[in-house]
Amino acid sequence: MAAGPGMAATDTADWPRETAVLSSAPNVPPPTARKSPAVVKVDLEVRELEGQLADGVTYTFWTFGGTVPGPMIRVREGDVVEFTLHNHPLNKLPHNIDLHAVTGPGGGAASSFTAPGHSSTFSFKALNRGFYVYHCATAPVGMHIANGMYGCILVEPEEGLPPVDREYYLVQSEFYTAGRYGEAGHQPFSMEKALDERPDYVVFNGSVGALVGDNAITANVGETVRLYVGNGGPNLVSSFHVIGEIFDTVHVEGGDLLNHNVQTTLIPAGGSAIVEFKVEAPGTLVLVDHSIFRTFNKGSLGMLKVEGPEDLVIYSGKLRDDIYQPEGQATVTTTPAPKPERELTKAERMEAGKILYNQTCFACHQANGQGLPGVFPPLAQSDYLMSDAARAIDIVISGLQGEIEVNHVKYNQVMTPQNLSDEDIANVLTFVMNSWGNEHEMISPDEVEKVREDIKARGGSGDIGGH
Ligand code: HEC
Ligand SMILES: [Cu+2]
Repeated sequence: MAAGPGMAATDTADWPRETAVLSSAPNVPPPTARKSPAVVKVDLEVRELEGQLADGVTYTFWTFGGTVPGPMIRVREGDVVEFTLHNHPLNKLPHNIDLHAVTGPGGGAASSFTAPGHSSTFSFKALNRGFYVYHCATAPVGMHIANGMYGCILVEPEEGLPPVDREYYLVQSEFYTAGRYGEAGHQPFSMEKALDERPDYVVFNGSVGALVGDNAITANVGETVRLYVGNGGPNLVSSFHVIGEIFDTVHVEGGDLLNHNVQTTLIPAGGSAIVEFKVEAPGTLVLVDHSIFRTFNKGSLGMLKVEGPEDLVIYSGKLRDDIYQPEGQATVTTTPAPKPERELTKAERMEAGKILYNQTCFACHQANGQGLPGVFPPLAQSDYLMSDAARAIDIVISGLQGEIEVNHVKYNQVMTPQNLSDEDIANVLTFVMNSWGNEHEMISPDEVEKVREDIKARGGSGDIGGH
C-alpha cells in the first residue's frame, strides 16, 4: 500500500504474503512458525443467523464467521494484517470490528464499518504481542456484543510460544433473554436484563454444553495443555478455574506477565488469559466460572477429558468409606422414619415430595428436573426413570454409577446414595414421577420397603452399585 502525504511508510512490498488460517472454537490455528514478519490477509464474514443457545432454546446470533465466538486468528508480532470485513447481503444491520490488537482509532471500528452486502478493508501492524479480544463496536455496542459478536486474535511473540501438546480456544460470554434460563423456544434479547447485568445464560463458546459430553476437549495423561481463554462479556468478569487442576503458568490478562501455581484467574470483560498446565491424572476436569451459580445454573461449564493410566500417588481416588461416629454420640442409622398414622394421599405425597426435591435432588437435577447437559440427567420426561419405578427407588437408595442412557443421551457420572426414609423416597418419587410432564401412579412406602429388602437380599445395603 503506498503511503500518502504525511504518512510514515513501512515498506512491505518485499514481505512474504500469506492468508491467515482461522479456526473455530475450541480449535486453535497452528503456530505461524515464521522467523520474519509477513503481510497476513484475514477475511471475516458477518452473518446474522438463528442457532441453539441451549437444549430447546434458539437465539438469533450476530456472528463473525458464522460461529460464536468468532474464529481465532493467529499472527506474529510485527506482521502487517490486511483485514477485510464482509457483511453478508442477507444481514439486516451494519457491523464493524474493533480488534484490541490494533494500535489506532477504535481498533479499526470506523474503518471497518460495513453495510449489508459490502466489504471493508483496512490494515494494521501487530505492534504488541498478546492474546486479544475482538468485537463489533457498532451502536448499540452492548447489544452487538451480547448477540455474539466477539472472538480473539493471538499475536505471537517474535520467538513464538513454547511448544505444548494441546492448545484450545474458549470464550466466556453472557446472554440476556426474554425468557428465563431453559425456557424453551426462540428467545429474543432483553435490553432490560442487559442493563441490569442480570444474564440468564453464562456460557463457554456460545451455548450451554458447547464443551460438554461429546464436545468436551481432550488430552492424555502426561501432556501439557494451553487454554486461550477470552471473555466477550458484555458485562461479567470471569473467575476462570479448572476443577481438579492448578495452572502451572498463567499469562496474566493475555500479556507478558507470567504467574505460576494459580487456582483461579480473573478475566475481565473484553480481556483474556492464557493458562497452561500439565495433566497428571485421568478423569474429567471441569472448566468453570467460579462465580459458581453461573456454572451450575446458567451454563458456564465445560469439560476436559483426560485419558491414560492412573498414578495413585498423584491421586488415590476414594480409599475407604468408614462409619464416622464421634464419641458419646448415638449411632446414626438410616432407620426409616415412623409411618404416619394413616396412608398419605397422592396430593399430600406430591406436596411433601416437592419440598424434599427442592432440598436434595434440585442441586443436581435442577429446578424443573431438566438436569444439566452431560453431567446430570434429566428427570423431566426421562424415559429411563419412567420405564422402571423399582429401579428408580433403587437408585435413590443405593445411588448410581456407570454408563446409562437417558432420552438417547449417554451419562457416565456418579449419584451418591440419598439416605432417605421409605416415606421420604415414596414422597419424592411420587413428586418427580408426576411433575414436568411425567405421569405415574403414586409410589407407596411399601414399594420402597420391598426394593430395600431386595437390595439386602442381594447383599448390597446402600452401596453404590451399577444398575
Ligand atoms: C449430587 C448430585 C445428585 C443428587 C443430589 C441427586 N442425583 Fe440423581 N443422578 C445424579 C447423577 C450424576 C445421575 C447419573 C448417574 C450415572 O451417570 O450413572 C443421576 C441419576 C438419577 C436417575 C436416573 C437417570 C434419570 O435421569 O432418569 C434418577 C431417577 C435420579 N437420579 C433421581 C434422583 C432423585 C429423586 C434425587 C433426590 C432424592 C436425586 N436423584 C439426587 C446426580 C444426583
Ligand atoms: Cu455488529
